[in-house]
Amino acid sequence: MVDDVTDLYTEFGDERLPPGQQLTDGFPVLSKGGTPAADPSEWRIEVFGAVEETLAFSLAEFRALPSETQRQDFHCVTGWSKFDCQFTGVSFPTLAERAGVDGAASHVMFHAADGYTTDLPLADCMREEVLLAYGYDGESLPADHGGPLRVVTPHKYAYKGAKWVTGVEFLTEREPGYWEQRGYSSTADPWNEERYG
Ligand SMILES: Nc1nc2c(c(=O)[nH]1)N[C@H]1C(S)=C(S)[C@@H](COP(=O)(O)O)O[C@H]1N2
Ligand SMILES: [Mo]
Repeated sequence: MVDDVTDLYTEFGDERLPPGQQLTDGFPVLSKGGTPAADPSEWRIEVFGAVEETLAFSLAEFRALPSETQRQDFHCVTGWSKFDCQFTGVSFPTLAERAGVDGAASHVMFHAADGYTTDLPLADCMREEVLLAYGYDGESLPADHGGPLRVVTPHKYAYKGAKWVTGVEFLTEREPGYWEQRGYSSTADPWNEERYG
């Protein structure tokens, strides 16, 4: 069953396409560097920091967690949007519940295999549509798009969704990620055009 979450924009704005964005048919690849070499059989993801229990999963273990498939939109801060992406994965709240989030946790830092990081307030992560996705359109997520595992954040500009994610760190105060250190927005709401600052 595919859960259509493309109407989440009604929470943030009047139009499905956020201001200043252009629709694209294809699915551009946008990475700060190349696609890191990744052997799916060696993949590990860790959940750590301000949690009751540190967790580590192989890809097979991660795929055994309760999963969902959602139809979502995708908004890149450089100005393109793609509608109706179909991602399969584990929702952030499902993962957070397994680890048991410390009451003092306020932010999350995602860590990726290419050295990329990105931060979000915890409340912005505790949403069903924040998926740690291993499937795209019914297939394994392609490596260029972050396979074997990436985060998607349809309510935020897409730089909040770390490709090749290897770590989910719960923080008790904010630390800026890769693009956030370089002037991009901490909160990144596309309908409010929070691109910088
Ligand atoms: N690990 C990692 N994740 C990343 C990036 C990156 O360079 N490295 N780029 C971000 C940006 S700016 C965007 S728009 C999306 C692009 O995802 P795509 O290449 O699947 O379109 O990934 C985000 N996640
Ligand atoms: Mo982006």
